Formats: sequence, structure tokens, C-alpha cells
Amino acid sequence: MLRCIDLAKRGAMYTSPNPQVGSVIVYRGKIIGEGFHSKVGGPHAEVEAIRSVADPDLLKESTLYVNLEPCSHHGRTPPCADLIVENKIPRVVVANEDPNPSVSGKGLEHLRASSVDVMTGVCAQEAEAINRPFFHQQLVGRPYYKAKWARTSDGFMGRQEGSEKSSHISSDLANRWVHQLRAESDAILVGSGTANADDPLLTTRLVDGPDPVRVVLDPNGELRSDLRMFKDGGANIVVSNVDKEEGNTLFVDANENIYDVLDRVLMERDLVKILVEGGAHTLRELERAGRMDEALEIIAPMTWGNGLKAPKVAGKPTRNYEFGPDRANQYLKPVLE
Ligand code: AOF
Ligand code: ZN
Repeated sequence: MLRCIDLAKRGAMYTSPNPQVGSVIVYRGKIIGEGFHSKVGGPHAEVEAIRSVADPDLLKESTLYVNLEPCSHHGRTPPCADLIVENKIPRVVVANEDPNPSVSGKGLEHLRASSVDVMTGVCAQEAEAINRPFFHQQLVGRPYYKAKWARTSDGFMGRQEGSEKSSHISSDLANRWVHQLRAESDAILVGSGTANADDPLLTTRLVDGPDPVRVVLDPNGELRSDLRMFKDGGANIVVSNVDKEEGNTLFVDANENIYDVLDRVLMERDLVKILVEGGAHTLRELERAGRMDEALEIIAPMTWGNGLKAPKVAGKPTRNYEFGPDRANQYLKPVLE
């Protein structure tokens, strides 16, 4: 199953809003087939794994491992449960059940009703960890917001306005990780204050991967029109105080509740993995609005003594990372102090 999860991760940049799924076929203790869902609309993992088996006769005595319940519905592609039954695969081992209402439990039922021996819950936690945005979107009905910020050891994430000192915090290694996180996200969200102050590109230029859509929260219509993000041809969405389209930028009126509008605009476009890159105000507001589903805090070994305070997360991290001189903490459903 861990091999399935590794295979599944290869689809990280292109499967959204679909989950990351990998599948392995084992005959008498030996892997004879492997596959993963490589892009939305493309074949599912089980299809690729079954296709990759050189001698299909062996399927009748094999076990198929897959990290998500095989589907039973006609979506963009035909049902995987049917394919498993047609190929007379006698055993299926699954990590997570599929919360998608058109599948949920029905894939497993169909297999069992066709006398397939089914086991579920194997490496369930490890599998859940790679598909949190998918589960979240299916179960809660809104995108998954992952906040990321870098801070100094003494808790600052930016310089005071007008400061001439360098505001660089994270190391090259951590920066590359952030670009990888961006490439695996559908959109990057920032507040208009950050966009105006930093004039950021928010691209994935340090890694090989797609550039996500840039989303700016600008309820008061303060965003400068001369920013670089409007000139490089990439797509932007600005949740603002008007409805209009200009070049590659869609402006959406935030109306009364900016977060409800944000959720809706993103979901309508299948943008479910959202990386929130600040600033401090946006991060705090996001948490207050109950939208901070995960936080990644990068901590660099430097002290500034003063500056703009970074958010402080209560409690213990769920995971730690190291990037050269920097550390990073992951918090699930963080509560800010
Ligand atoms: C699987 N194996 O590899 C994936 C599954 O539109 P479709 O046909 O691609 O179906 C998308 C849904 O199928 C998705 O929401 C999820 O419930 C399931 N994804 N299922 O058996 C796979 N990617
Ligand atoms: Zn399927």
C-alpha cells in the first residue's frame, strides 16, 4: 500500500479536483503491475495497473492494492470496480473509502457482491494524508486552505514599513520546497496588502511544474493595477468590490461575505488545493473565518529584534521538516494565539 501511495504522489500536480491514487497488482508475492492516476480526465490508477500487466491470465490469482475505493460510477471514465470484476481479480485491498457520494461504499459493495474478497483501512492514515484536499472538498463542500509563512526565530515575518534591511527569511532549499507546494496547488491566495507591497509573481520558477491561478483578496478595491502579476500572462482572480473581466484577470464582487464568495468562486473552477501565502492580516482573518485547514510555518535561524509579527500557532505541530538551516512545522486545523 505504501508503494501505491508513492505512485499516487506522482499525480500531485495534475489530478485536481480528483484525488491522488496509485495501484499495485501482486501475484504470488511479486509485483506484476503498477499504475497511478496521472491527470484529471485520464484513466484511473486501477486501469493503468491492470493495463501494465504483461500476462493478463495471472490477474485471476492476483491481489489488487489501491489507496482509494475503486469507483462504481460513470464519471469522466468508466467504473474501475467493473473492470476488476471483468478481469476476475479475486482480492482487493483498499486504504480509504471514497467520500464522493456517487461512489461512497458502492464500489466496495459491487466488488463484494461479485465475490471479490475486499479488505479496507490498510495504511488508512498515510493515504488520507495525501488526499486531504479531496476528502475535504467532498465532505465539507469547500476548498482546502493550506497557509504557509516563514518567520525568524524570534517570531517576525516582515520588516516594519520603510525599513531598508533585507526581508529575506527562508533558505534556498526551503524556497524550492515552497515552489513545489505551489506547483501541487490549484491556486495561491494572498491579501491585497501583500500584493501591493511585494509585487510578487507567485510562480513555480524554481521547480518544474505548472503555475497555479493567483487569487487576491481585495474587498476594498485597493490593488494596484501596475503589478507584475497582471503582465505575465498568468491567470488571476481578484475577490474585490466589482464584477468584471480584464485580460487574464477576473474581478469578483465580494458582496457581504468575502469567504463564502471566495469558496464559491474557487469551487466553481475546480480549484480545491489553495496555498495561502499571507500576509499576517490575511492569515489571521482566514483563521477567524474558520478557513485555515492546515498551516506550514518555516522557521529560519535568524533574529531581527523587531518587525511585523508572524502568527503564533497554539499547541504542538503534527509534523516537522528540515530544509538545510531552516525547520518547518505542519499544523492541522491550527488555532492561532
Ligand atoms: C478510482 N481510481 O484513480 C481515481 C478515482 O471523472 P472521473 O471518472 O475521473 O471520476 C472522478 C472520481 O472518481 C473522483 O471524484 C473520485 O471519487 C474517483 N477517483 N477513483 O477508483 C482513481 N482517481
Ligand atoms: Zn475508478
